[in-house]
Amino acid sequence: MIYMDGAPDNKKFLEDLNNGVNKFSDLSDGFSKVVSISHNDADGISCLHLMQNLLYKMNINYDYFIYNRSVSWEDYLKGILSKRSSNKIAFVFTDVGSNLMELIPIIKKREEEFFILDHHEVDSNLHRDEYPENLTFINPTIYGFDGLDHIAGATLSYLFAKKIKPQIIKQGWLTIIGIAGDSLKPMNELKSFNQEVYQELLNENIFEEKEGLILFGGMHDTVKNGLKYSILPFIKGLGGENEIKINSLLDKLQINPNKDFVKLNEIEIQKIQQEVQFNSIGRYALLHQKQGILKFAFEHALLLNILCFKNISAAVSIIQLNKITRYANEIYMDYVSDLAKNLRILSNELPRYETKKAIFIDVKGKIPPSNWSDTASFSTVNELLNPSKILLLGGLERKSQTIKLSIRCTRKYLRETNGIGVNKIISRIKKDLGGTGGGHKLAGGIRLSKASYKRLKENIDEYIQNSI
Ligand SMILES: [Mn+2]
Repeated sequence: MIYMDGAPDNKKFLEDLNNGVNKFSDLSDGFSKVVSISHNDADGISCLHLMQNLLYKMNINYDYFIYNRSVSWEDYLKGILSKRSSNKIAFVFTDVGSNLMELIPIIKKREEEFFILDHHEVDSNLHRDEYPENLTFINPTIYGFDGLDHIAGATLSYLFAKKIKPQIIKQGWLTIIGIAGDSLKPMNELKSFNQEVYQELLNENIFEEKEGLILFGGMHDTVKNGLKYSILPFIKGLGGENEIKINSLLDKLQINPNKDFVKLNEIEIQKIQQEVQFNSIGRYALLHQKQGILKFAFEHALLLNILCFKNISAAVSIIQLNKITRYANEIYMDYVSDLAKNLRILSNELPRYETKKAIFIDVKGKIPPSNWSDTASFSTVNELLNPSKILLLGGLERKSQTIKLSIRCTRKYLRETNGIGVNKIISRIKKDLGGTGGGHKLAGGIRLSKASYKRLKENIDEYIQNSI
């Protein structure tokens, strides 16, 4: 059942969670190995490490894989599932696995136990009774929780793991990274389970919290770089601009451009806010054990998101380090400077194809493919384009000769459509035009053939209209 309106059903979700925990614990003695499959983003990597910590504490052998949605589940699992089915092996999917239309037919044929802990919206309206016996599906969105606002993948994994091994609380900083990476919000704006878990971990002193001016993306840096590289909020007129422009403003305000951003005093913060007309005082999380950029939960999560595209093994390993490597630092700096520049370009000069309900932006050749997803996300989060329209940003991917699109809408859009967002539109498109993809209400992606893309452009308003 899907609860469109009203309060989420807390009790039912917790029942599912408890049943899942009990089943996993009961069966765990019989597992010779647990294979963990997680999503290729900061939240997914955080989930992966939470699960690995749990399995280590339970003395269970484990293996892991990362899923990036570039192939269907069938093709992906073909490479992972062994020829012979075995009930001694369990699979735990975290932050992925709600494509039940694809997964259930596969799981049905297998003897392994499958546990899916996901917060993405489910693409099937099969009743629970129709799930195969060897599938345990825990997903708070089916009880009306919002996968972005209320509960991150890492929050769900944490709740699950902590019920089995309470000591997992010490690894709660992983959850903070997952929350920061998925919520894209100052920490004082968290809700529901995200907020509860955040508060619990803060009370346990698992991380530190500070209040101040929020310039996510550049908070670990100097004042001038903070303003230049901030992507949340993106500051029009300063973001992605050249240093001379930023320095001359700071000179005028009599602020040392090379001062650490977090050392700005109240008067200096006021001066900046008045000058650039933005108000973003809020709370942010700092990780005790880490240094430099890795100390800042948001920037740490962003780094993981970047590395997931550039070098997945670096992403998996850096979350365990306390100090950033030179290699990763270079990648981060290149990335945020490009992203800030892309946001500047996107808000000013890119050609677009606009319909009543949608904006298509072909960014092929203008923005590198690894930046598409985040340019799309941050342009909608910052409302750089018409917030009442769906953004479809992307282009031809040379390797696959398919069109890869990042699809986004704003929270304002969701309020106008009573919560019918991107994932529903993607389901509607897939039904008619094929392709692979999925996502949340606010964000998702799809790959289409060139022919399908052409039809999509012609009929987009209809697809959006009928995406219920
Ligand atoms: Mn997630």
